[in-house]
Order: sequence, then structure tokens, then C-alpha cells
Amino acid sequence: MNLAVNESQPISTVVLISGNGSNLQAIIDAVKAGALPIELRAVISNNAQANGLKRAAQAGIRTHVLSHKQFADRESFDEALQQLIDRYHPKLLVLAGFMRILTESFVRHYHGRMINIHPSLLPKYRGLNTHQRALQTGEKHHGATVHFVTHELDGGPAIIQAVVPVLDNDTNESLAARVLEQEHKIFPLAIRWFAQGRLKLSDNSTVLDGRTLQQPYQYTDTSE
Ligand code: NHR
Ligand code: GAR
Repeated sequence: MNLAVNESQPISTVVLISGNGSNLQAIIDAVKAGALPIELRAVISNNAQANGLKRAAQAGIRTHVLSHKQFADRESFDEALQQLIDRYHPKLLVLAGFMRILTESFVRHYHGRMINIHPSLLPKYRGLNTHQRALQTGEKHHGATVHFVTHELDGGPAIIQAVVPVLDNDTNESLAARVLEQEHKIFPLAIRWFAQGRLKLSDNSTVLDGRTLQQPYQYTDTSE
């Protein structure tokens, strides 16, 4: 063996999806561009129709479908999901538009190595239909948050956030699209920090570069 001492190995990563997989695509693209030191070992969907499965296959990543409908309860689905995931020995588990709430035991098993992207400025609008709720409330700003997953739904320590304006004539779709564009930037960035060993969960707080974050890192888009 002739490995350089500081040659860092890409960290093994499994991604869970349920739908279109545009966040997965952003991650795949960042890996291909050499910007993300992870190895995408597998993509798993609870929904056989998820378009993200095609994106993964296209990129040569192993895919699995595990339908929650085949299981009697959440516990048995999550046990099967955990067994499937652990075949790949991931150091990081990424929820990229995964739509099933996970049991306490599952969440504990991946403590400190599972992250999610949520389409709101957490702690506002946990749960579903975030864009609709932000519009109904008349919010002037909305956005997305990457966070560590803990048992508290969408309540785990936040890592990074991107803010977008809500415009007068916004619909769910136009607002969702504006948020999604930012998701595609902040998710690969957070994953990169994790892969570089700069990002950790410690005592239910996010630690970035050795400092405990009092609030999520505020991402500023410089592309326009
Ligand atoms: N599980 C735990 N324990 N903690 C979190 O923070 C989680 C989680 C599982 C998923 C993603 C989350 C989001 O970003 C996520 C975070 C699904 C639902 C939901 O209500 C809510 C939040 C999230 C994902 N799902 C329904 C359920 O009964 C099903 C909805 C559907 O199938 O369309 O599981 O928003
Ligand atoms: C994204 O907006 C993500 O934040 C959200 O679903 C979309 C998935 O898009 N996640 C959730 O709502 C989790 N409950 P994608 O499949 O194109 O990445």
C-alpha cells in the first residue's frame, strides 16, 4: 500500500428519496464535479414511481425500492429500511425529499450522521405543505433549512439556511421553485462540510469548524 498520509477517503453515503430527486441530482452533479468527497453507495426510495430512481440509475448508482405499504407498521418498515441501508455501511445518511416520518429507534441508530433538507425557514413551518402555509400567512420571506435529524420532527439542530423573497403574485409552484433553487446550493454545501469533517452534531447542537452554531449558517447566493 502506498497511500499518502493525508489522502482523505470519500465517505460512504446513502440517500433516501420519495419523489423527483432534484436535490439528489444536485448532489450527484457536485460529486461528478469533484466538489463533494462522498461515495454515493445507494439510493433508496419508498415509492417505486420516484423519478429520482431514474436519476440514480443514470448516474450508475445502485437503487432500491422499499415500499412502506408492504409493512404492517412504521416499526417494521423502519427495521427493514435500516437493514437495507446498513448493507452499505454509510457514514452519512441523506434525506433528500424523503416523505416518511422515521421512528425513534431508527433516528437513534443514525444519530449524528443523518441530515435532511426541509423547505422552510425552520423553526417556522415544520411538517408538510410549507409553501402554501407561508403564502397563507403572508410571509415576506421563506426558504429552506438543512438540519440534523433527531426524533423531534423537523426540530433537529439546524446547519444552514437560505432565504428567498415571497413575491406578490407567487403561487405554491413559483415559490417552491425559488426555494428549490437554493436547496440545490445549500444541501451539497452542508454535505461537503460533513464529508470534510468540519460539521458535527454534539449535545444536540450543530458544531461547524469547532464552533457551536447559535443559529444556522446564513447562505448568501452570489450567482445573480
Ligand atoms: N423523521 C424524524 N424522526 N425526524 C425528522 O426530523 C424527520 C423524519 C422523517 C422525515 C423530513 C420531513 C420534511 O423535511 C423528515 C424529517 C415527512 C413528513 C410526513 O408527515 C413530515 C416531515 C418530513 C417528512 N410524512 C407523512 C407520514 O405519515 C406521509 C406524507 C406522505 O407520504 O406524503 O410519514 O418535511
Ligand atoms: C424539496 O423541496 C424538499 O425540501 C422537500 O421536498 C422536495 C423534494 O424535491 N422535502 C420535504 O418536503 C420532506 N418532507 P426533490 O425530490 O426534487 O429533491
